[in-house]
Amino acid sequence: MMSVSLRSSFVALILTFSLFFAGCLGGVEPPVIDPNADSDGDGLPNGYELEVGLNPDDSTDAPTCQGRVEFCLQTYDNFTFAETHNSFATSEDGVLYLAANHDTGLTPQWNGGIRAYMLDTHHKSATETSKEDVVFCHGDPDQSLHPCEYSEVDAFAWLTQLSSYMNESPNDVVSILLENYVPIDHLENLFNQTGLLDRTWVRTAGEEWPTLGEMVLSNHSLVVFWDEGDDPQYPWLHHAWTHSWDTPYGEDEQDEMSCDVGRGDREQPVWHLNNWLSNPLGLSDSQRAEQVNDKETLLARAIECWEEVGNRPTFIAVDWWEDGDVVGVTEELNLMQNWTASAPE
Ligand SMILES: [Ca+2]
Ligand SMILES: [Ca+2]
Repeated sequence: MMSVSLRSSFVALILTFSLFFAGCLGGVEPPVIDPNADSDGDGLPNGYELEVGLNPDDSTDAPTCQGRVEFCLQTYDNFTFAETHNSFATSEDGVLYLAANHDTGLTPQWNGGIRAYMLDTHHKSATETSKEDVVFCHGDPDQSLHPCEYSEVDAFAWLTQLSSYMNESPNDVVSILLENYVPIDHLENLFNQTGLLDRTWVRTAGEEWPTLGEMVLSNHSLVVFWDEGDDPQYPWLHHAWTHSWDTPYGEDEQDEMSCDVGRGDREQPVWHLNNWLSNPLGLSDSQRAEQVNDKETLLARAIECWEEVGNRPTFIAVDWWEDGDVVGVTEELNLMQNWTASAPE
């Protein structure tokens, strides 16, 4: 028979051992971190910081996205970017006024806050068709006159400049929508040569869109869409009308503008609100740009469509971006949680 004292010592020893081994096997319990709390007060919840590899206890470890820390939490499809239609077709780029869509080129557009660009890739002419001959032009290649007869813009220089702006502002997310008339490998060469290919975000159809923070922190802050189908060999080229949709464009009258589907899959959360008019010659109407791009007018249209569609426009695309205030409209929208809210003063 074990004495009482000996038995107590034995129990104590067992307890000590079990506690000791429990400690060894289970490790020291880390302090519980509330994923919804913001321990360092930088505007990002702890859970998000851990998910994207930031330090939830260091307020200096917090990026800004599109100029604000909290925008990093927004998903790509829940943010609104100002977009220029035929971004390269500008008087500043030497494009004839009749064929132009804007007065000013990439630098003023970038500095003014445009972060989405619609670009048309063609070969220089019917005989200059190598991968080095890819340029931006606007027009129908089936017409007797090649579209680059009107004017051509150096696509390599243009995208290299964009790449350099993205290097200077790595926390901004940029999108490109291509209307393409060249072989797919010529596009890949163009994006590779200009340093943009490595920055592209790749999305498989049906996947959730990432937060702006994920895109910025992974250095894949460029989304490229094109008007042809998805190709598994070129996953960075997203078929625009599988991954997004747009409203009709180039209406004759302002009251014909709608929130209806022009092209693409209406079920997709990413969409373009197209907002430019055609003149009686079928060209981009500079005369009424001030009217349709007017801040109050365009904001009202965007909010109306946001409500009708059920989610905010991802892009608001305009011609003559210098007229009115498309960038101001997107800034207001991005401060709104939903279409019934008003932007904070
Ligand atoms: Ca935080
Ligand atoms: Ca932090």
